[in-house]
Amino acid sequence: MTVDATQIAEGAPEIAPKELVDWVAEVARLTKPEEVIWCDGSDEEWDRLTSEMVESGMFTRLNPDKRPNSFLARSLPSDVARVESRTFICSEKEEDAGPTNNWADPKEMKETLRGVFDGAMRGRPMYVIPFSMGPIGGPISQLGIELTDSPYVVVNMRIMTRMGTDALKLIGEGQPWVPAVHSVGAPLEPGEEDTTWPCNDEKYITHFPETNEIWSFGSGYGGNALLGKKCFALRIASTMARRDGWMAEHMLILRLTDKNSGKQFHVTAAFPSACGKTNLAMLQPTIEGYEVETVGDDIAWMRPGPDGRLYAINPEAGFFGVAPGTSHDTNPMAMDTMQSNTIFTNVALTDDGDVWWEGCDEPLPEHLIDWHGNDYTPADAEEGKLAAHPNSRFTTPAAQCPIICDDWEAPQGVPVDAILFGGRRATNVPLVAEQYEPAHGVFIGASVASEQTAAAEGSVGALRHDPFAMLPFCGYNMADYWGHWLEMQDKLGDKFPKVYQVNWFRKDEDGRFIWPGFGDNARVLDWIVRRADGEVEAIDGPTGRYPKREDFNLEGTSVSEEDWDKLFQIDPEAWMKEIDATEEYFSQFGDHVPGPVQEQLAKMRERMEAVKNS
Ligand code: SAT
Ligand code: MN
Repeated sequence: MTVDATQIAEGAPEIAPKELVDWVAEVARLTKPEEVIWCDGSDEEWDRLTSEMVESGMFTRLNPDKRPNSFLARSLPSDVARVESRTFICSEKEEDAGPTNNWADPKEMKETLRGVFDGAMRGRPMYVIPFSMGPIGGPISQLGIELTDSPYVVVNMRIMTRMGTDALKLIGEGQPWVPAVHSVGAPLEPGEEDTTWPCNDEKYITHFPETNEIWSFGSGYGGNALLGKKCFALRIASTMARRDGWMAEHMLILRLTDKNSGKQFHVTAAFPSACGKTNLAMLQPTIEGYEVETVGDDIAWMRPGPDGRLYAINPEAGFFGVAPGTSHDTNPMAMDTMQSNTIFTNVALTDDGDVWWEGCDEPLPEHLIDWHGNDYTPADAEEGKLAAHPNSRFTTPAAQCPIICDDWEAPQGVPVDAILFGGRRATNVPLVAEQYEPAHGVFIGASVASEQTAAAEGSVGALRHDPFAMLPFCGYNMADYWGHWLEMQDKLGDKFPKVYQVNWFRKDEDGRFIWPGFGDNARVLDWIVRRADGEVEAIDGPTGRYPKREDFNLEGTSVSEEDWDKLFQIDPEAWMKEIDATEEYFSQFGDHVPGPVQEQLAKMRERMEAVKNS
């Protein structure tokens, strides 16, 4: 039995506008769900859905004494990360998607989608999820509706977005919204028993930038399925932002307060997925005099404010963080955030109903259930098997973070003082370098390369170019995006924040991390703040301006003079290769590469030649 249009209209909340109800009916006609459920974002709804999922086996309820109102889900090995190879930008012109995106003709893709979505929700309910990215009604916020056949998506969206009736009200008042359709692609025949992680081997994560539509098929995991996140807040939003003069960025947002003067400083920072953005956003400074508070850990939407400065909001309401490696040592604030009301995916389960992962606080217990749902003992660890998947995640409410800014939901956002770009680089890239000029800042972002992590399919550790940490998330031609940055810089003039390149991950010849990282990264922020205040000078180097050692607070670290030199060591031979690789990388964009970015490449080459010849 599938639901018909009359039933859908009758079941719709009164505030749902006709245009929305018609669209829901149209998608239902195609996907043929058993019923349509309008989500209101209430506690009752959460309780009902999570209980149903416990019942169906999709969720394990964690021990309420240890982890109240929290659940564990296990996906399938074929569905553990974003699938970049199946992610498409369907712009009218191929050139507008650019060489780094998979492009598909919008008409052809719509045809394909009509095929795969036909009957895709059979035997399942279709949930209608109204949501706001950004505080409800805020000037930078945007609305969306996700239709999905996955209750897992509903409860995750409830944490990650402002989901429910308030968002629907604004849609009812006529505000624009982004339509997003998601199916796990696993219809159920009458009487057929469901699995605990329905999905399809065939996957399509598709975006239609000219019409702001999102269609996602076949995966239930993370950014493939929680369509407010990467699909909307980055890919579609980046195209909206270009059209309307703002910026959608893969960046955390933090506030650094000088406790003596009370002066606040806001930093945004772009790193590829699973490179420690959540850790930096919740950093616990190891030096006196500063306090860090969190605004966001993954995405920043930035707009010029009335005073001509750049203001940032976090469009999300939760953190979808990488679990392995997170502990009270590395990120105590994240650990406290996920103490309750949290969904864990693909971590291990302890015998007392709590969670465990590699690098957490607790030593490996004698027995666990691993992320496949199998028994796991220290013998498995010895064989090199992992109990938690490297891309296992926690979905947790941002409001629960002990150091979330009081005004993290301020609709107008926070003024940005500095922008950081980083990646995982065992070699070459110094601890910190400041831009010479605005176009150099764009060049720094454009030339980011990073060792690949488990957040996407592919070979972990391989170095790949990831401009602005946006490679998988830019909804249009990457080189045009650099052009948009230059335009925003021009528009804001000297009010546009300065750009810094950072690298916490440099290793010495023995493979040891030279920089301690984590809380000690506050030392880098301290130097940046003092640069902004004009307190300290910098040394002109080939990749940017570096700190003088005597200006940099190293007190209480084990970083020796030799280590410091290694952190800033420039091997001109290796760099010449890197510059050649960057030039080659840029060349694929042809004449889309803005002139000022090409010029910066030439300037960098000159500076490096000078080092080589000195
Ligand atoms: O799965 S997500 O795309 O949401 C996480 C990430 O890759 O940053
Ligand atoms: Mn991310």
